[in-house]
Amino acid sequence: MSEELFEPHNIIVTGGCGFIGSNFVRWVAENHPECHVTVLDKLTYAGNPDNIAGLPESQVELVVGDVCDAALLDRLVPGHDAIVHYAAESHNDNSILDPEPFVQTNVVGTYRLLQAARKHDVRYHHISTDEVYGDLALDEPRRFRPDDPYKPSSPYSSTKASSDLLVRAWHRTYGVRATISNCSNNYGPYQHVEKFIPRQITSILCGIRPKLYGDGRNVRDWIHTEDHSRAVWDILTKGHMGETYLIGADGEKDNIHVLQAILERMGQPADAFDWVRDRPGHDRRYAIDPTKLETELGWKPIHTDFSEGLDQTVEWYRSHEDWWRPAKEATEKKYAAQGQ
Ligand code: NAD
Ligand code: TDX
Repeated sequence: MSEELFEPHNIIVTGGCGFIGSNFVRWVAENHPECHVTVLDKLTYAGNPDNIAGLPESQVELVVGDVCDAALLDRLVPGHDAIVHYAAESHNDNSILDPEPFVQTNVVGTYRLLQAARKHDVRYHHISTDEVYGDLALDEPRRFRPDDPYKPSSPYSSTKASSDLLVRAWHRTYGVRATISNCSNNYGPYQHVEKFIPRQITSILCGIRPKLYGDGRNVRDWIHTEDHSRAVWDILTKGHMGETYLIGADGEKDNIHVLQAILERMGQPADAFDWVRDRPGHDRRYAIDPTKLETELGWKPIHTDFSEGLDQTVEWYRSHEDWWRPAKEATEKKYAAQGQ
């Protein structure tokens, strides 16, 4: 399985104006100034060019466009040495309301990128989620491992699982130089206010009571987005072709614990939230076994103190109201219409 180190000089990052993609672009700009980044982003409701504002123009270029646009990919991909594919419709609740854009962007978009990678012989790294493996029981000692069977629950996770399978097939059949990573729940700056942690922080800042689904005992395995970026770079440069790597940082916590940690930090009583109806098909627990990534590629998380990471995240939302305020009202209106 020995492969040469890959040294990227000119990469395309799809979805680089979203939460995790923009954190990766800023991390590359800071840590690998020798690598040029072309961000390809459609700027949906979740994409914001401000997320990559201020980066050197000589290093980071934004192309506004759709990953489903084959003609655009045909013009854009030649001359680049890798595609790192973050772009997706990413929110489970939205996928339950309207799955159509999920099938389009997540499945068809991945297909188009794989065809472009194949045609122009470009290295391809696929960003995916632990949700493709379904969920675990609260008391199960097992954690997800790369070869576990796929068992997605939601329209979102089923489209991500579909896209992963396309990548595996394009590697095996056409020899596309591809890798896949499946990461657990990210937190950190620039996350859209529809997601759990930013929703609760910004609600408290607006005087709205946070909302907890179901019984609040669902477990998510939290990782700081910078650790995700470092892992993706390691896989892109040192990963073995055709392999799947799971990214996680031993961050299992149940939702009520995370919400109460936020309430406490923000000077609120522990019961200052509302119970709301559960998400249909709500996955109970995710947990990643990152052994392969740690032993094969030497990756280790550096943000191992969740409490400190949460402090920094609360502080980031406190001091970036201009960034999140424009999306807050419409997001809460949509949730209210769903009884959430
Ligand atoms: P996000 O919703 O914050 O950002 C998605 C970005 O993709 C936006 O900038 C959006 O404009 C862009 N985009 C959407 N459709 C597009 C299209 N058709 N063409 C071009 N650009 C398009 O998402 P995120 O939370 O940053 O997630 C990024 C990736 O990481 C996704 O693939 C997601 O499945 C995966 N992931 C997310 C998490 C998490 O905790 N958020 C965990 C594991 C994996
Ligand atoms: O208001 C809320 N109250 C609540 O209890 C919201 C928005 C969520 N929740 C619960 C649902 C989940 O158990 O919090 C947990 C986290 O919810 P989300 O932030 O919607 O994340 P999740 O559904 O776990 O999916 C996330 O992690 C995996 C990302 O959105 C996906 O893109 C990624 O693949």
